[in-house]
Order: sequence, then structure tokens, then C-alpha cells
Amino acid sequence: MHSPTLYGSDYSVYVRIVRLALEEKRVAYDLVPVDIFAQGGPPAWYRGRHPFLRIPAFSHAGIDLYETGPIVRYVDEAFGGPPLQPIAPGDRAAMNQIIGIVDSYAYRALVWDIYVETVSKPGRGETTDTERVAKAVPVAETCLSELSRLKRSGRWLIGEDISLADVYLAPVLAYFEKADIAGAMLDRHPNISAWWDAMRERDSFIATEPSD
Ligand SMILES: N[C@@H](CCC(=O)N[C@@H](CS)C(=O)NCC(=O)O)C(=O)O
Repeated sequence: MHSPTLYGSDYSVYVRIVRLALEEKRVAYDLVPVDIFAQGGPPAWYRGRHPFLRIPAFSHAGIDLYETGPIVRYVDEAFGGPPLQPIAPGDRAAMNQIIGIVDSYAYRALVWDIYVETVSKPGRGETTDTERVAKAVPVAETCLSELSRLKRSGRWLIGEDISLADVYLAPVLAYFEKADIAGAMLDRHPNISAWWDAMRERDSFIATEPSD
């Protein structure tokens, strides 16, 4: 079977989610660089891969996909290796609920509103939008307390087996933890802090570290 091709950049949270899934499944893949934030936009051909101009896009054996949710579920189902989705309906629903929290609330609040505003923008000499940060903090608190409540006992979010829930949350926390306020917020949720310590040591996580 041919290796899949992933289009995107290693700095992207969503590209890293797919890369983590591929690494966990031990699937070799080609990463075709697409910088979605390049001046002047991504290359014109990329619109054919992703009409909404987001990263990632994905291709394998004549199947062309965009949107991380279908991509990682395809990766899990089309390749061998350890399953990344639990079988029991309740467990699978809990996994999908965590994915929904990351997609709908955590990505925006923890990455764009807190990390970008308080770490990347000052790093580039730009001014932090403090109102945006202030609005995001309670959303981030709710995300962390809900993740903490939903986390099952065991090493990973849905128990003893790593799943797509872990793969979704890790790249978001990798940015969020760089913000000054993150440490105290994570300390209030020891089960999420312990999970984060384990995730950071995972081979897949180390292998997908952004290049800068
Ligand atoms: N719903 C998309 C979201 C992907 C997404 O937002 N990717 C970001 C990079 S992490 C992006 O392409 N942003 C470009 C932009 O917002 O213009 C998915 O699940 O794949």
C-alpha cells in the first residue's frame, strides 16, 4: 500500500493531530509543506486540496480528504496498528465529546486567544489584545475543568489506551503551556497535569515536535 500524503506545516495544531495519529499507528507518510499563513496565501494549487484554505489536507490510495476529524478516523480505520477509537459506545462518545471540546472551544481560547496573544504577539513586538485574553480565561477554565471531569481513570483520557482524544488535546496544550497563566491553571487539575506529563514523553509527541 502506498504511503499517505499529508499537506500542511509542522507548526499547525491540526496538522500535528494527524501526524500524531499516523505516528501512533506507525504509518509512514510524506509531509508536503503548505504554509497557510504565507504572505500572499498558500500556493494556488492548494485550493484544489482544501477549498476552505485550511491545513491539513490528506491523500491516500485515491482518497482525498480535508478536515482533521475524517482524516484521523480514516487513518485509524484504514491502517493496522493499535486502534485509536474505543469500541464501547460510551467510551467512544466520551472520546468524541473531548474532540468536540477541543474543536469548538479549547483550540480558539487556549491557542489563539491566550498563547498567540500573550506569547507569540509580544515575541513579534506586537501588542496583546488584553480584552481578548480576559474573555478567553474563563473559557479556558471551563475547558480544563470539563476535561478533568471527563477524563477516565488510567493513563490516557479515555482510560488505559491512547485514543484520538489524546491526539487532539496534546498539540493544543503544547502551545497553551507556554503561556504564563497556564501553569497555575493546569495545577488546579492534577489528573490533566499528570496526563500532560505522560503525553509529553510519548514517542509520537517527541517525533512531531514543530521545527521552530
Ligand atoms: N476544521 C479544520 C480546522 C483546521 C485549521 O483551522 N487549521 C489551521 C491551522 S492549525 C488553519 O489552517 N488556519 C488557517 C486560517 O485560519 O486561515 C480541521 O479540522 O482540519
